Amino acid sequence: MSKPSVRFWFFLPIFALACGGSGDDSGTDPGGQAGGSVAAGASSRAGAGNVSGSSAGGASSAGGTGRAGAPASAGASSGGASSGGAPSGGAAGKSGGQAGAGTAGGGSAGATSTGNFGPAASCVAWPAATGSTQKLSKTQAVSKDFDGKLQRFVSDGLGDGAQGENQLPLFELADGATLENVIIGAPAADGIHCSGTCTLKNVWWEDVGEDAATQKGTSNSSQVMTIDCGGAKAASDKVFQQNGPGTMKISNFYVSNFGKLFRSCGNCSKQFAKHVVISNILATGGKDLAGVNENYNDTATFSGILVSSGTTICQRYTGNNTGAEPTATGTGPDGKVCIYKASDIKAP
Ligand code: ADA
Ligand code: CA
Ligand code: CA
Repeated sequence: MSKPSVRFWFFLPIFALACGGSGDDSGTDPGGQAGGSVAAGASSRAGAGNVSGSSAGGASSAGGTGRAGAPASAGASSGGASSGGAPSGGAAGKSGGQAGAGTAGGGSAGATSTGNFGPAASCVAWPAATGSTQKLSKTQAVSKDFDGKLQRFVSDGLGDGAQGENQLPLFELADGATLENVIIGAPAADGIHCSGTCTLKNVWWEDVGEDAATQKGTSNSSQVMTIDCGGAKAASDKVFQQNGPGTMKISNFYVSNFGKLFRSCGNCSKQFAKHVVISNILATGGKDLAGVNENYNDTATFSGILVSSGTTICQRYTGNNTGAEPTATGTGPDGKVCIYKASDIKAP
């Protein structure tokens, strides 16, 4: 989206509505315990909540939690310096639910942390962009490797980054390609498309467009799209979309203010069993982590999840190939489609 500020105010009521409409999003937040978690996190402040980050022992989550949802402005990517202010939109948008968010975890999160939650400390959140913004008026094809050197890339005519379908991607990765060290700014159009096995490493979306990245894939059910180290903010709806068969792996990822972190296409004309493995992420101000179609034997597996309260971990649907809006069927671990244990999930 092109105007974050306008967009934020615009989506506020919609977001609130969406959350209100879903039973799973009901805020069970106790609220009001914010103080409890503040203590631990040197870097935590405001918004989504008082990331406690007191995972003393854990290299992997110590940094991760501390840097939670650092705002774009926090260009400082050095250690805990990037004041983990929750992205304004997300936190505020969820108002009720989110207000108490930090809290849910508050005391207990810190107390039970073992260090395997949230992004690895080596994945430093929200790197500052280098050089000048690169305006892409044509999709950049990536046949093998593309290193963006942490420059910021935006759409220049590929799409406005709003919710209209059929926008063009900024990058299109061939089967076997890797994209790394890229910051995608607004407008982000249709983000990144991948046509098979591909890897996105150290890729950051400052303001997600129609969606952030899509596995279009082939009919090869063994293809894997890997997203490792990165982050995405302000996704009106989806962040990662999988349309082809195979597996998407999302790890060491910071996501804030979003609809769904992952969605297995619910109504594509060709449907497949799709699989997602989500590990070591920090998610604040979201509606759902994963949306999967149980009638097509999708699976979603979670571990090391730090997520603020009010977010549904796994939403099941009956998908279709007619283009109709899929029906939601259930949520929560079922050992078959939605695979996780309570101990895989923790409040930040
Ligand atoms: C929606 C839409 C799909 C597809 C997808 C995408 O899920 O219903 O048909 O366009 O978005 O790839 O963005
Ligand atoms: Ca879409
Ligand atoms: Ca799309």
